[in-house]
Amino acid sequence: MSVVGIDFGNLNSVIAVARNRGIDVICNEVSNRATPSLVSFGPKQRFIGESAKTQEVSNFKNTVSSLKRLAGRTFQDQEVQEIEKQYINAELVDVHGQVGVKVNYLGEQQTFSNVQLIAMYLTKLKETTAQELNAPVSDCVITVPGWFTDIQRRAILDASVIAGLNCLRLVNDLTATALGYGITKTDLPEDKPKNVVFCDIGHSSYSVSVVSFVKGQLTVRGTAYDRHFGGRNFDQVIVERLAAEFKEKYKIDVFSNNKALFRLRTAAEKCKKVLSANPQSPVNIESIMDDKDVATVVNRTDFEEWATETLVRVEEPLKAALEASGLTLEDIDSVEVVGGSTRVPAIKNAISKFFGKEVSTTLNQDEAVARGAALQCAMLSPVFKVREFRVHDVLHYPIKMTWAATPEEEETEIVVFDKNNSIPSTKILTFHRREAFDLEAYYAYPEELPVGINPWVGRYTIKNVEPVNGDAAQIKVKARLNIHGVVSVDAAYTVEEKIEEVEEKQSSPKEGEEAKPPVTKKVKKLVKKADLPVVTGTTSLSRPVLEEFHEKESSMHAADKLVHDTEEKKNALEEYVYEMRGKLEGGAYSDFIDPSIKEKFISELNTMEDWLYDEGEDATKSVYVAKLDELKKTGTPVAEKYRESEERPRAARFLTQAI
Ligand code: ATP
Ligand code: K
Ligand code: MG
Repeated sequence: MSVVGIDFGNLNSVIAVARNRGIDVICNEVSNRATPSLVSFGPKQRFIGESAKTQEVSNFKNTVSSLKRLAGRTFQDQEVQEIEKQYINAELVDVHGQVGVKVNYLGEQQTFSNVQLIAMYLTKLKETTAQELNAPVSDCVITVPGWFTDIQRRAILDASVIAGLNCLRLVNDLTATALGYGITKTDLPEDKPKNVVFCDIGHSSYSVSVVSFVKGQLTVRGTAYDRHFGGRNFDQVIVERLAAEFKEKYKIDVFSNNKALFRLRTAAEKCKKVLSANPQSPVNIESIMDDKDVATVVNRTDFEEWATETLVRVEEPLKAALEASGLTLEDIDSVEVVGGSTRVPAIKNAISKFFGKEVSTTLNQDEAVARGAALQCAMLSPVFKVREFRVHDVLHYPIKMTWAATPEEEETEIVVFDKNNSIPSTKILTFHRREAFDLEAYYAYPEELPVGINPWVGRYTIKNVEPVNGDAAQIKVKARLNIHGVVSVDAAYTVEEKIEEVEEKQSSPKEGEEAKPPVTKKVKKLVKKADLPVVTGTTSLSRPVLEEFHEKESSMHAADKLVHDTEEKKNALEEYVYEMRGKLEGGAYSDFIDPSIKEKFISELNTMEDWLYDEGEDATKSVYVAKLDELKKTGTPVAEKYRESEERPRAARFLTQAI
């Protein structure tokens, strides 16, 4: 059984696994330690991760990025329309009330929801991991931003089910990071906690978490976020400036041409990265549009000036997280930064300035989140024994339960899980009812949520409720904020009062005293009477839909694999033709084949080459395999004869030496 942590990033994702030696980050098929978070659709197959990146420009409209930003969103969502859309090249559409894409796949227009797209991507990550480990993969921990709401978390969980993954926990990314930090520290204090601020600035989002560590445990004290702050905002600053410059200089409007805009965005990102380590960076884009090449140079000082308004936003989440934690600047022992964008010197300086101390990079900026997730997976999996380390994470948005008023109860709602409530946790609610009733969970303050996110979380119908001797039954409902940060109602039951006789505690007899006879007293006790069925409605996909999507994903995956294998067999045939012909025509094999057969074989090889470029261009896997086998009937004996003749002298040498 494998133990896997996935940092599902908006730009790229990192996979870490627990092995006996420790935590390792996995390399993908082109030996990269991070995999682009992209899904691309072609006429014959899908391309996911690296292969999607390779054709992002050529297969522009059919390549989908920003998968993470789309999780759990609707098409009408204001943030999707006003923000995400401008970063996504594929056409966004409504797919059964969810945002999805319309793409050209297998020669026809097809639509896929965000959950399906994320599932495709997770399937790819699963395959990469399985290939590296040489073992099937199922158990995993996936990271999400702490600001992800119930519906977004459920979207990721659904996607993992469709991908055939068993997600043991959705963990907040900075909590995973803090875990990775804390568990390796051997010098954590016993009592007075060590307070560390973690900042993650990635591609699209910015998270801050204030965490207290004592020996063997961490407690998240306060969190804050800027959900729309990351590297892409800084790319955008450069894009806007350069677009204006090019308009003036070259008379082109990059914003009128999506492909040109995309290429400028790519160049801007590269320029930004160069500026992290150099005072200036050239920008050259050949034939960006209207057959025009553009060229300029950006200075770091220019970039920082252009980005002034964006840079001021670094401070707010730091302030808010510190405030939420109840700590002061003096209480903070160190500040750890992760995420690609904390490499921008001006960002790092702004963080450092706020805290009045140098920021530390104890952790690997790109891999800390995934490593922490793998550790969390190891802790939850039976496969590994991990040093005891307790993680107290907290909820970001308060959640309430509501119900219809009854004559007995005026109250119709209560905040069940407040801000900074522990994750996971259970709350027991008490009701007096004569008949079945509904509870509904909502986010208590919709205005705090990401714009466009429905505050509704779930409906729970408590059934089989009946009066007891004409009175309302007393009912306990077990509400849970589960390990994923998702709300559920796990159980409901009726209780009744029972009078019980209990022995009263007495002081034990002194020496020489006789033991007193036991005294009993009657006490009222609430005991569980009967379980009540709970019917739950949430934003998760239903079982049958999940199964249908899983089957669909499996068959698309199998089809991709077939295309890939077919391509491999075709290449093998092609290579064989070239290699054999080369060796026959004056090469190594020419003396080991009867001249009459040789001519015939070469012409057979030539025919095969013609076929490959003609009707054999697009044959099936079994045809390529059969053709190669056919050639080998003649070719293998020749190769064998050659090998024998090569080995004979070597063997002879060995024999004479041995005697
Ligand atoms: P998110 O956390 O928002 O989901 P992510 O995890 O994919 O996204 P990261 O991999 O942490 O994001 O960071 C990617 C961002 O970091 C990109 O915007 C990239 O341009 C930026 N980045 C990477 N290296 C550098 C660098 N040397 N200088 C400046 N920015 C960089
Ligand atoms: K990442
Ligand atoms: Mg990230």
